[in-house]
Amino acid sequence: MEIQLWREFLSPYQLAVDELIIKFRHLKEDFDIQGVYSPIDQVEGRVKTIDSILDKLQKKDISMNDMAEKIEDIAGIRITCQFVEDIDRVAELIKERRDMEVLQEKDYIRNIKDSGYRSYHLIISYTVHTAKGPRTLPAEIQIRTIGMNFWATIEHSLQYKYKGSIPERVQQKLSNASSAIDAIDHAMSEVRDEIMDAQVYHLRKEHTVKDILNNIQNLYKVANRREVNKIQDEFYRIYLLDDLAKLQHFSKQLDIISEGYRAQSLN
Ligand code: 0O2
Repeated sequence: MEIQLWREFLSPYQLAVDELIIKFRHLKEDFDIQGVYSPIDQVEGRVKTIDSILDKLQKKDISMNDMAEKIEDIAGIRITCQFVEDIDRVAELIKERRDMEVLQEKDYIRNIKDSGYRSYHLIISYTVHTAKGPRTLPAEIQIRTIGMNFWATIEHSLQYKYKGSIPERVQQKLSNASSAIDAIDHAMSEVRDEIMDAQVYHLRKEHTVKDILNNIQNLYKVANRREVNKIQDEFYRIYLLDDLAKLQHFSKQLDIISEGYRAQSLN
């Protein structure tokens, strides 16, 4: 196929990847804004390279004419999670969505691959709107922990280095490393609740401080400077107490003060 034709062929897949990345990153931000723990840590994606598509066609004995139908991971995104438990939660969130349909699930966490590969894959059907009209495409969503991703990235580059046949001694080491990462994932799960609490606390504090600073900045434009300086000093005093409830209370009071100035300026 000519390069221009490849470009045209891959263009809707690129659109699907771009949209999916935005949607899942936004979902993570939504959790953050609500001050709720997000099961999504990172989202990335790619369109499969022409090289890699050609390799797969050859490996699986698929003709070019069947490629759109038979290769389901031309568009792919990867969602990394902090904890193993988050993976099922993310899969549930995807299954609940109306803008994509899950066609297939591959659970390489409960059914670890011989290589030691662990990940949860969903093949979805997703519609993009192109210049030629709507196109429904398959896309692969890989969901895995940061640890699983670390292992898969290293193993993937070794597969390139050894052109798919990694020597037995290296394979054994990789398999041991996969088990070690599994143990770490489980050890981290044991402190999951505490880590989640700490992260949510930090997130809420960050949002509250941001709101307060925004309010103070705006007050400088409308209020008496001496009064704003006093508010600022009070903020520093409360901030040093490291007490979120007090900080939130202060933020609410500041909202009322700011609202008063806003009302005055409208009169
Ligand atoms: P790339 O370069 O990442 O795109 P199937 O017919 O379902 O058996 P398929 O389509 O290969 O065959 O599905 P599978 O096994 O679920 O693999 C899909 C993708 O998962 C792979 O794409 C890899 O990205 C990843 N993957 C699967 N097994 C392994 C593994 O042992 N190690 C690593 N590092 N990644 C793996 P591609 O096209 O193989 O590669």
